[in-house]
Amino acid sequence: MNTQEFIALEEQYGAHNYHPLDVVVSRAEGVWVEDVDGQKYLDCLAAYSAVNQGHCHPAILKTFIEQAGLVTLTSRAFRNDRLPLLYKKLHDMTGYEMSLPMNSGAEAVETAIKTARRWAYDVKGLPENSAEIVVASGNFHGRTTTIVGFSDDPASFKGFGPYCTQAFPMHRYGDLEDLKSKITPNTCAVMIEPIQGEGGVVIPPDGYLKGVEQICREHDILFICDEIQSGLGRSGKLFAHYYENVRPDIVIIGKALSGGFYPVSAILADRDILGVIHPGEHGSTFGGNPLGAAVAVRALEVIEEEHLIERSAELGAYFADRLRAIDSRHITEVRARGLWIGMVLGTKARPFTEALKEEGILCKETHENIIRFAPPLVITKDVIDWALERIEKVLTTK
Ligand code: IF1
Repeated sequence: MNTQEFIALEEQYGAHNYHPLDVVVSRAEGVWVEDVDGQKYLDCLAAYSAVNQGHCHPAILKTFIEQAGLVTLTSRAFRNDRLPLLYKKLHDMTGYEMSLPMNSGAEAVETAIKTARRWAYDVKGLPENSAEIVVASGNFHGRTTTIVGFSDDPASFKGFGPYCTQAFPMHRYGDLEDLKSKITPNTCAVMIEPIQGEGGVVIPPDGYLKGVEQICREHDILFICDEIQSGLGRSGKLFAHYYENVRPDIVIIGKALSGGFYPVSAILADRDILGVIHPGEHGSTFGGNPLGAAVAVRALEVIEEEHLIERSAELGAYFADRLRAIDSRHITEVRARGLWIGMVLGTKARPFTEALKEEGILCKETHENIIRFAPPLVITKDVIDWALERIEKVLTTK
């Protein structure tokens, strides 16, 4: 079957919940993907940062295959010999005393919400069913009904109500005064992304994260950081909140935690917080299964062994500087932290992402006028130079 035939099948029988570029990927390796017609492309999206380690990373693949031949799923009704090693690895890498594994990012966000609420009632002493979690404008935390209920993007929330908005007051992202005005005696947590991905790599003003932390300490409320997309090296540090030397009470991770092999997510926190969850109160059939745990340990090791965080910082700075030097009437701003770059255009981005596809570069527009470049962190300078030539061509000839 060729590209057009696959697209026709998908359009006829699949729900249309995405608007993908018309490229049908059938294999991938490192930073490259290949379509069913044998065309090769540079992947500048990295599966929304789930393949920071590169596609089909050989070391993670080896672990994946070996573990799949031993035991993949036991259910948490029994213990397995892989999950304890993931707990230990997460502790060693991040310093948090405990973690709780789930599968998708949205589930981990739900887990953080449940943990914060339980902490509010059991530790902080709020009246049952009163806890509020302050969120940010422009947030993206996933697609479950609770989560879309506190999104301000109509594409995410419209038509999926009723919502529980009084439980999730919203402040203007980056505005500490506005955040203070949203804190009430019932507030139990503030939940933010340290950099907003869906918002188009929106970096908050300097001092914002520090200010959020301070406000949380002053009011005895939890600081929750969603690092699902920003974490594990994407921003040029292990976590994007390291840029302001803060220590959130709960960190949410996913995506690159498994190098793209398998959905694995988790929340990290210390014992005084995660200890509020007792047997039978939360869980998931697949959460913490041996296959996911083994893959996650190996995926984290690869980040360290291949110095992907340092690569992200160095190559990201280089990539962004070179993009800023492009003399194009369309570019209004280039925002970057590590290999996570948002190029803001003064016009619609889709025609440019379509043109980049023709040049062999796959990337995705966000918010109509922003192009995101977020390649796997294993990309090399030579490949970045190859991409820059083509990006410059597309942005200066159209
Ligand atoms: C879609 C964006 C990326 C996330 C943060 C939680 C989740 C995500 C900060 C939920 C997920 C995704 C999912 C994908 C598009 C996407 C995305 F454009 F919306 F922002 F990555 F760039 N917190 N992000 O970014 O994780 O449940 O999906 O595992 O839903 O269309 P999930």
